[in-house]
Amino acid sequence: MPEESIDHIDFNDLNKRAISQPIVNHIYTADPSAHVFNGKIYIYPSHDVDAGEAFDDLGSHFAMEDYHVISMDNVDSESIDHGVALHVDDVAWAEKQMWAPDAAHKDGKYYLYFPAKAYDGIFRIGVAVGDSPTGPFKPQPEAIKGSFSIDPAVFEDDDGSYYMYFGGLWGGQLQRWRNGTFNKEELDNPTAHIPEDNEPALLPFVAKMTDDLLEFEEKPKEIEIVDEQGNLLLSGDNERRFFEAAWLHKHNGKYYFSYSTGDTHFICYAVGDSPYGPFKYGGRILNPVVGWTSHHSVCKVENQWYLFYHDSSLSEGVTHLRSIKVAKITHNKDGSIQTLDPYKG
Ligand code: FUB
Repeated sequence: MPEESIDHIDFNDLNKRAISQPIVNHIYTADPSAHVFNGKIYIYPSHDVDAGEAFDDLGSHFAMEDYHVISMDNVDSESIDHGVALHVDDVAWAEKQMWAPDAAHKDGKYYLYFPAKAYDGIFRIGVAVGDSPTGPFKPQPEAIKGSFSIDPAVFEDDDGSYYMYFGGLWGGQLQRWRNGTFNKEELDNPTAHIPEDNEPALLPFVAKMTDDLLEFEEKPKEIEIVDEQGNLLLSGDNERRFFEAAWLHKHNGKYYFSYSTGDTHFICYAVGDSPYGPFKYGGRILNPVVGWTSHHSVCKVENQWYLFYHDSSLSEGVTHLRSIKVAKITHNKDGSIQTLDPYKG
């Protein structure tokens, strides 16, 4: 929900109408990546703090420093905060801005994937490894080779292959990589290098992971998101084009790529037959929440699909102080997903 409308919100009323309440309220959390590992829910969120940074369209006010892992026995049970699982000070290559993370599990090891700004001001994606889903996680000394931009999401396919999806516009810097190297021109301008409205929109990336889950096995490839006619969505199609918050889930043999539209605040999805796409635009999963950002994951818990998402209702609209939430979602028989309105409950 755009910031300018926050002044008019009655938060008591909004919280009554909300379809769910914050999963934790002793800290601010966002960007929840949820997984079921060994029969239990583990959520890997960003840990929001107010570091006093000025608001800007590069997201400088999202100045997070560490990650906490949250666990739950089921979506209605008490949530447990397992404390600091990784701190930026322990990551040799990272300077600041520990943004939306994700995690994966393989052969008894747990992998925390995270974007952070390196000392040269460029976002990279790192990985840290632990013996427990709740950490602590030991970071690799370098970022993943060939990684760039933000919002990693790691999907395990039925054949045991793992893929990382990533990318984010504006502060997430995806638009600076259009020619394969980081474009330093107009560094303070979040919309520099974005294609014209009538050009194809910027696309997120996918890369298969190596067997040890520490590196990319291949050069990241762009993921095509197309309309009903098979044409790439256009850059000016702000209500449907990809902005950030990539996620992949598989339902009835189809691959669902979901993402945030950023400046129009929707969580949308597109459907394909391969983890590499192309993905055909399918519709909206979540209408705008309070706060500028919207970021989610889709996770099956005991045969029911859930949307883990966030909003800024607990902080009464402070866009960088968010809270993670969860709500049921429904896939229709034709494969479409029913749209949730976060405040109609
Ligand atoms: O939490 C920081 C950034 O805000 C994330 O990386 C984006 O997806 C947005 O939620």
